Amino acid sequence: MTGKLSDKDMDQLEQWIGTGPKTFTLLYAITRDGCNATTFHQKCDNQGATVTVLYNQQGSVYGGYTSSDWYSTGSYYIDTSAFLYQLRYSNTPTPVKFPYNNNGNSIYKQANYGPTFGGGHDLHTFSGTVNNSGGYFALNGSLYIGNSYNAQGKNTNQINNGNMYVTELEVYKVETGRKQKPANDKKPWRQTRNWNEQFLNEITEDIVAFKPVPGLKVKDARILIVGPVGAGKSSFYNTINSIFRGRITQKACSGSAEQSLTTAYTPYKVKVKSGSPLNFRLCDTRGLEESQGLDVLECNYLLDGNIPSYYQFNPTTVINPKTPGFKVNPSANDVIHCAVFVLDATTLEVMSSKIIEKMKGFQDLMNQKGIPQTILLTKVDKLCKDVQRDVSLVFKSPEVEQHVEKASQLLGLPRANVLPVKNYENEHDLDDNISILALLALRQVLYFAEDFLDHMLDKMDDAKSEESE
Ligand SMILES: Nc1nc2c(ncn2[C@@H]2O[C@H](COP(=O)(O)OP(=O)(O)OP(=O)(O)O)[C@@H](O)[C@H]2O)c(=O)[nH]1
Ligand SMILES: [Mg+2]
Repeated sequence: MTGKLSDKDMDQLEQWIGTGPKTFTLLYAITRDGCNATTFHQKCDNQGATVTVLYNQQGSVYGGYTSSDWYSTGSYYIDTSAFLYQLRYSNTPTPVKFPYNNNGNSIYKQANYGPTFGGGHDLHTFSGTVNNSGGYFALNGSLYIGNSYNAQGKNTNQINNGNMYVTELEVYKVETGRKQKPANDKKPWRQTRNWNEQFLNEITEDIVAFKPVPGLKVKDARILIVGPVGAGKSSFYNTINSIFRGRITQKACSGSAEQSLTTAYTPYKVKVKSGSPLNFRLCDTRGLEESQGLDVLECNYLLDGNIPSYYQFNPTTVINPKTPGFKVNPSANDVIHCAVFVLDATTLEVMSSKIIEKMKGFQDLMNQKGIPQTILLTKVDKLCKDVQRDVSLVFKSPEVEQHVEKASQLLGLPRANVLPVKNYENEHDLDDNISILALLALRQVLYFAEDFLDHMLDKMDDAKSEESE
């Protein structure tokens, strides 16, 4: 049982305690353990810092924190870091901390008492046993803040709606530091192998071994990277390049600006440490803007391989066959074999309809040409604290799952084509989990490109055999 306290409430308490990240573990809950002072002491004595939380029928949440042990010997105690607090009043968030005011004792530890704060008892939760009255507990304690704690101008009614009837009372142990994998016991929404060094090596080897279908005379698979300004297109290339170089690299310019930072079409190579290039190109493009930049015509030229490498996009004028360098007769090497739409997971909801329309226009072209499409859903670290702490929890995070669903609906692509990623952006060293996630996405993209190339080969073979008939 994990308790009723939300992540947000824990964050607030953590901030009030003020000594860094904390882990909250449920020790005692009256609905589970019974409302009984002896049970409370059995579960909570000598456990170090704890927070007590009361939830009432009106939707108010309040309680107290102490950094000192509970015990049963019957004595007052001064804990200057103790405080009382209010998190919600009648279902409305009203976070207020009521600090210890240096007046007398802040805690009362007694065998027959539940959690009790303050010399005159600013908050006395209960004594003895209180029975469940069918959905609530009519606690026999009291709340009157002002003796040992500063009430910050609030009266009792504004905190507990004038009653001590609660639906739940919980006590959490508060420990310094984060739990390693708090979401680890959840079932993944997308199955992968166990994330470890061996898995990382296997995906890396798959990618290094990737070769475009023989017989097509295609040297590199060309992956087109498109998407709104600032979505993380260039960062994805940097992420992949960093993994293969074995250190953080920033070959592609990335950052934030109102207009696209990337101004040229760059079919980036990825090289392994020895310097030999892998058999694909990540083709970075200028970010999509509502009224200018890459448009459908330009996208068509990109897909067909007409646009020369390092071409500087002109946001106001679209390239045309007369533009110097325009490849009038592109080869199978120049065409795009798979398209990746890069979408920032944190801005899916607010993406402008014009940009979505633009991407759908690109998709129409890709569908006509049979080019496979995927979505790279970036910045998933910003969606969920668990993932931010530990990227290997990405497929267990309901927030990421919801955003994958949203992205798949947005562009009408199967959920399996939505690949969550956290790019290297703030790190100075590689992290196996970040690398695994990025390589999983890249491998999938290369598999799609392989399917396209395979289909190209089938078409060529069929055409040849029809000619010879
Ligand atoms: N937290 C986080 N930040 C990211 C991630 N990916 C990219 N960023 C940040 O987002 C910003 C934009 O990233 P870029 O890679 O420049 O985006 P872009 O799509 O190439 O943008 P333009 O070239 O301007 O169109 C940078 O500040 C990156 O550090 C990610 O996965 N997580
Ligand atoms: Mg860029």
